[in-house]
Formats: sequence, C-alpha cells, structure tokens
Amino acid sequence: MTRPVVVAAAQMGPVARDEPRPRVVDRLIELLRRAHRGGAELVVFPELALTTFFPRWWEEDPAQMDAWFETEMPGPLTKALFDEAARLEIGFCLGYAELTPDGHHFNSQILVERDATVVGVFRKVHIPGHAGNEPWRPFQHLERRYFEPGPDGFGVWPAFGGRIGMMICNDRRWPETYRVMGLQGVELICCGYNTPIHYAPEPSQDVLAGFHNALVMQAGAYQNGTWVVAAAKGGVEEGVDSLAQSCVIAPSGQIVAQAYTAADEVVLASCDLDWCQRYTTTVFDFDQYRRPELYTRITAQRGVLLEDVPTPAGSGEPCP
Ligand code: CDV
Repeated sequence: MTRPVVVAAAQMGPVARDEPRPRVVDRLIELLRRAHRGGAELVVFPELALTTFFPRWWEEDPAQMDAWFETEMPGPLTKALFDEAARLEIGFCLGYAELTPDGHHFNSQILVERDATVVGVFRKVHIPGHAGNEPWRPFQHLERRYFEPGPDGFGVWPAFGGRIGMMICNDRRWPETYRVMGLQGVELICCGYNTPIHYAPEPSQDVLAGFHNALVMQAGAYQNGTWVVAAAKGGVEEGVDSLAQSCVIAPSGQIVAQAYTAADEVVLASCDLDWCQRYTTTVFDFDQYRRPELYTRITAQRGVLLEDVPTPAGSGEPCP
C-alpha cells in the first residue's frame, strides 16, 4: 500500500522591515507556482511568513504593534494567495501573526486544503524569548510581549488523504509536541520557523543551531512514526542571521530532502503516509508498549522539583 503526498517546504529568504506585504504575497505565490511545477499538493510556508520577524524590536505603540498582525484570513492582501492556490488546486500551510476579533494576539498557522478551504488553525503553544525590554541583547526576542500562548494545544486534522498536524518553531524542540499529536495518529506535521543563529542567553549554542534543529525534528519524527515538513525563513534579515536548512523528514527519522540555500527555495519530497505504520505498529506501537501510568509527572508538574531527590554533594555550582 502506498498513500503518497507530494509536499514542498517553501523556504523564504529574509523579509525586510519595509517590504510591502503585497510584495511578500507575490513571493509566496511564486513559491507556490514553483512547488506546483514540481508536483506538490501541499506547500508549507515559514512562521510569520508575511512580515519580517518583528519580535526582534521593542515597540511601545500598540497601534504599531498591531500593524504586524492579520485580522482576517484570507484578508484583502492574502486573498491573491488563496485564489492562486485554488486555481492550481494546491494546498498550503501558512504562518502569520493573528489578531482575533476579541483582541487576542497569537503566532498562528493555518492549514488550507486544495480547494482553498481552511481546514484548521494552530496557535503556537511554546512562546520563547522574553516580555520585557532587554536592550543589552544585539537583537531582542520579544515573542512573549507580542503573543499569548495558544490555548488549544496540538490538534490533528483529516486532510490531504491523511492525518495532518501543525507546530510552530519553538514547539519543535519539545517532545510533548510530537507525542500529543502522535497519540492522535498524526502522519505528517507541518512546521514553520524563524531561528536566529545567535542565542544571546547562551551563545555556546550558536554553532549547534543546525544540529539542534535536525536533532529535535528527526527524533520527533522517528519516535512518533510521522513525517515532518519544516520550512524556515532563513538568511540575514535586518542584520540578524537566521537558520535555513528547511527539510522533509521521514518516519524513519531520516532527512529525505533539504534546502541548500538561505533564500527563497522549494524543497520537494514525496511522502508515503502509509510508511508511518512501519513504526507505529512495530517499535512505537503505543498501545502495546507505552506506560502512561508511569508518566504522570509530565502533565502534573511544569518545572524540575529538586526536593524530590536528595542534593548530590558538590552540586549547585553555576554553569562554567
Ligand atoms: N521563533 C522561534 O520560536 N525561535 C526560537 C528561538 C528563540 C530559540 C526557536 O526555537 O528556534
């Protein structure tokens, strides 16, 4: 049995702060057309694909902040993307800043079927960075100022002939993200990301940015027997170098296609959704092998509880 879905990770190069949104939509449409020429049925765009990665700037004026957000999807500017997708009969997953009618701000991603109907909306669960002004940083990461954490968790939607999940950037670093979807039988996870290579709180991690990106998604794919399609906004954007390396990962954990530039680039792969069962009915047959009764700490507590284990002698020294 095979259930192939041809996917495209539509990587974007930088989006300038003053790049008009219609121009960005034109770039998305061009990527959509390229993906269509390559036979793609589903195109995954990056996180916050319509704008520059604005959380790098401290902004006081709420009106200026809201100018980065979309109040409807599709809206007047994004309608052209939906129209072209419908004409080409190609689906997509798009990350954008969402301002809801009742005033909530989310870092969101929608899944759109080949007839341009919106199948699902996902709101980023793990919001990284900080909320206060930290001008000591070479650039800030103010996602916790701009966005509320998504309240809905990790859903899985029937679409593209399979079970499709979504996650956004930092979500991909957390094993719970994949497992919550894995327990709903996810077969393909769409992920958009913006990952600055310099991590100001701990720069020793900078050189490992690409390794960590691949590590978490390859592990998440394998341990849950799912495909992962990950699209970056990479390259040097407003002076900040961000990781590219968009990729498609198989349920085996292998990277089967990867971007080789840090610019607008389409990464294509044919994903057999039936391949997931080679993992989910064998080594990761959850129903047979999981021990949820022993995992209750995972949902019962958030941080580490040191008092549950005696302090080892000599510990408590700060990191070198
Ligand atoms: N956009 C992100 O969520 N970026 C984070 C950075 C701040 C570490 C990431 O996990 O890539």
